[in-house]
Amino acid sequence: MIRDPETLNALLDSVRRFVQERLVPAEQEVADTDEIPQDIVRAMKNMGLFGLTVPENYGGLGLTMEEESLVMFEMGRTSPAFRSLFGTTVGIGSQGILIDGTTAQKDKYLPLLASGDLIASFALTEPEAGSDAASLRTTARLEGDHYVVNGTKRFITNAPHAGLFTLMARTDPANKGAGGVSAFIVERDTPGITIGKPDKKMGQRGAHTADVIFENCRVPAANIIGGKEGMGFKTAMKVLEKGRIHIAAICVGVAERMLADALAYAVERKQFGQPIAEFQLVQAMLADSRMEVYAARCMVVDAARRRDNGENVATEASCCKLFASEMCGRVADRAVQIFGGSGYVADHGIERFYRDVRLFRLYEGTSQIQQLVIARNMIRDAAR
Ligand code: COS
Repeated sequence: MIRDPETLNALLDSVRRFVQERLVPAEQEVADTDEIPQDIVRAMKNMGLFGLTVPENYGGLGLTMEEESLVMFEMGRTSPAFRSLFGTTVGIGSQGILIDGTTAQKDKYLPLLASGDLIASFALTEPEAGSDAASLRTTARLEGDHYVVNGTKRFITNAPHAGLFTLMARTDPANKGAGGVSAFIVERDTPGITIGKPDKKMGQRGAHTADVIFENCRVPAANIIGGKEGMGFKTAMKVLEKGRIHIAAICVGVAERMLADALAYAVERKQFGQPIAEFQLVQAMLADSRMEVYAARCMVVDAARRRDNGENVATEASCCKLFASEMCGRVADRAVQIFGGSGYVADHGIERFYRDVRLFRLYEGTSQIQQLVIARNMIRDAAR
């Protein structure tokens, strides 16, 4: 749903210019230093990027899913690490509060998230609980008016920068499944939280993940999201469902960028006396990529519109994430192929994208989990 095309187009224009003028020129520096320069972080805050999805009455831009997707198409046209810095705050880190939080929780935290003063992370994955998220072992035991949290969360994006965690922990030890899990808002400076060393990753330098260790960490009972035990897994699933459309949109943007770079190279690079773009086998790679990017873009817009219309999009969100992330991997592979030997060396940045986009098929649910969600929903629908 697009509410006001004029305002949205102004936002898209400014994001497009920001990406081209500020972010693209800084890509190599971020890859070399593993840090996003502070002036870029400040500019992101000033542009309101941390508050894209937070409602306007809490100081954000309150974008609809369709509007958010269009912004992510633009943001995708540079290193994914830039998106990652504010992506957990506008996405999985804050959406639990937004979707299921109480009024008091929204009033307290959303304005701080919207301004970028508080970075939010989503703490679900554990050393022993990845795809099987419902088997998580972190415990939250009620003691008076606090929950005492113990456990370790793994691969938590933005953990080193987070001021707030949306934490999933087991409040009912007798219930080993999804129903025993509750979601909490945990402030970083609560005693008993240790952040591990940042992980050494294959790509996305500048985006940081780490373990988060909770040892007898006392979280106020008032911080249980929605004020009710046992709802945390469902909150996490709702958050991930939206996150999957967001990630799919980013995949489209990055694929468009890689394809634009590959096309520019193919038009300019000469072999056998002519630009390699004139060769039909290269054209096939360009055309297949164009077709797939277009298909993914249409899927994302359709799923986003349906979500904005209040439809249940669990299946469509997984279809988008599955297709767009796999498509992005294929486009990255073809882009390296078109660049040839130059695609394998670091000079053109295409090998960096190749490594960066590998993550899309893993986080917020692997491709195999998306297949499982889609098929299960089909079977359930058929049984109705
Ligand atoms: N919206 C609302 N509720 C949902 C939902 C959604 N999208 N998806 C599931 N639920 C509900 C179910 O309806 C069910 O509720 P009831 O018990 O009342 O029926 C409950 O949540 C449990 O769902 P389910 O039985 O499907 O859970 P499973 O443990 O079988 O597994 C999968 C579900 C595998 C799909 C889930 O664990 C998953 O998505 N895993 C991947 C986790 C992930 O993405 N990790 C990335 C971490 S963040 S980078």
